Parts: sequence; C-alpha cells; structure tokens
Amino acid sequence: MRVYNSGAGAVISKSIGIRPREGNKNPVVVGADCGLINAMGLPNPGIDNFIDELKQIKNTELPLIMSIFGDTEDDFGIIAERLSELKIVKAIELNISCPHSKISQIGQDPELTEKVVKIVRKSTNLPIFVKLTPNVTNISKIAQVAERAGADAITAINTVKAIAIDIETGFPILSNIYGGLSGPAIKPIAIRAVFDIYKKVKIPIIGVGGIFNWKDVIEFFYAGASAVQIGTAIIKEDLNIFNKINYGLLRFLEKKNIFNIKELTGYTHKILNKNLEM
Ligand code: RRO
Repeated sequence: MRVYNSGAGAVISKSIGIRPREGNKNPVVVGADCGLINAMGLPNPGIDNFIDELKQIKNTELPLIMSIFGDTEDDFGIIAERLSELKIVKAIELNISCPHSKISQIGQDPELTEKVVKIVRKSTNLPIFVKLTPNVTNISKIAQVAERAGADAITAINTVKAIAIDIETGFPILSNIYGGLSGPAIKPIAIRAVFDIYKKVKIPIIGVGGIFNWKDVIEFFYAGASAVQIGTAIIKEDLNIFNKINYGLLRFLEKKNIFNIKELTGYTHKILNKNLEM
C-alpha cells in the first residue's frame, strides 16, 4: 500500500514459490559501480503463508501483480490456480529468468518456456506476464514462444548474470558466487531487449532495468514498452521516485502536446520505418 500510495500504478510482489524458502546465506547483495549485484536466492514465505497475508489487505482495488516461480513446471500452474481465487490479484508474472537459480533454465529454453506458459494458461484466466532473461543469444525468439503459448505480456528484463570478487581474499563476495546485476549499468541492455522483442511480438512489453528517472521511462517507451517496472532505484533512492517520475512524464507530454502516453510506445520503430520507406 505504501508503494501504491507513493504514485506507482501497480505493485509487483517478490517471487513466491510453493513452499517457504530462506534464500541464500549472506552476503546476498553487493554494490557495483552503476547498480547492484544480488543473489537473494528466491527467499519467500511460500504460497500458503503469502495468501494468508494477502487476505489481510482490506483494499482489494490495489492493482497487485503476483510474481511466481516453481520448483517444478507443474508448481507454476498450482500456484497460479490458487492465486486466481483472490480478488486482489490482477495479473500473474512468471519468473523464468532469475539468473543464478534453476528457473533461469526455463527462460533460456524455448521448449521449457512454451511448456510452463501453457501449463499456467490452463490454470488461470488472469493476465499472464512472462519475465525474460537477457542471458540468452536471442531474447525475441523466447518472447515469441511465450506469446504463442498464451502470454498476455512480456516483461523484459530480469538481471544480468554477474560476479564480484574481493581482491584481499580472492573469494567471490556473494555466498552464491553468481548474482544478478541490476541498475543503470543494465539499462542499455534492457532497452536493446525491448527494442528487439517489439519487432517480433504483438502483445505489450513491460520494460525493466535501470530506470531511475522519467527520461529513462521515455526511452523504454520509444523502444517499445507499454509500461515499466522499477526496483533497484527504490533501494538506491526512496519511494518519492514514483511521484518524481510521474511529474516529469506529465511535463514532457504536455510540452510535446501528447494526450496519451500510449503514443510513445514504439516511436523509434515508427521513425526508423518511415526513413526506410523514403
Ligand atoms: O531472489 C533472487 O535472488 C532474484 C530473483 Br527471484 C530474480 O528474479 N532476479 C534476481 O536478480 N534475484
């Protein structure tokens, strides 16, 4: 509720699995020059406890998107079905892309992606977002597979697989060795991913990766996004970021005489295609 009341259009949960999970041992986060590397290890209370917690939220109008993951492919369907009974859940996002866990294997494999999305499609009528990993050669191919299997939107991107090493000891800093890099360092990678996916799918794309201000949001929309997510910037700054971004976007749209932010989606593609026609 705090995030929503701070100006976010919707709220997305940490990924929830079938059973409680502690996550990795410390250290699980380390700073990088332009962002963070994390290997939280999917810590979460498990679906039963989380549903109990959700039931305590009085305002069911809160636009809540539930991020989910499974230890098995069928887990995704079981969790999605259970969440569908709750009025507060407005969409489900499939995490098939955490770079330092087993689930990233799904998002790196077209056949597994298709299988998981189809299982969830059969389990729920809620909109399904599929969050993709940049740690692949051809992200738009995976997006196409997800679209064909019944996804309603693509979220791009999850973190970029990374390592940080302590030069005194020579040991990797994170207990898990590998982690996921987020923050401004990955924004150009995320923009490229959204740009490439936009060329290949018709469903909306939710852009994520290194957004800190309204200019970043415009860039994602021009590349092809219809919405964006913000994570690392909330940790590095604070919840005022949502109002600051909303204000900056409104001023930009007013200045350009644009009535609906939808008009920005894919703008770069439109001007590039026009140039090609000339
Ligand atoms: O919990 C994590 O370690 C984690 C997850 Br689920 C994810 O999707 N991406 C990430 O960078 N870390």
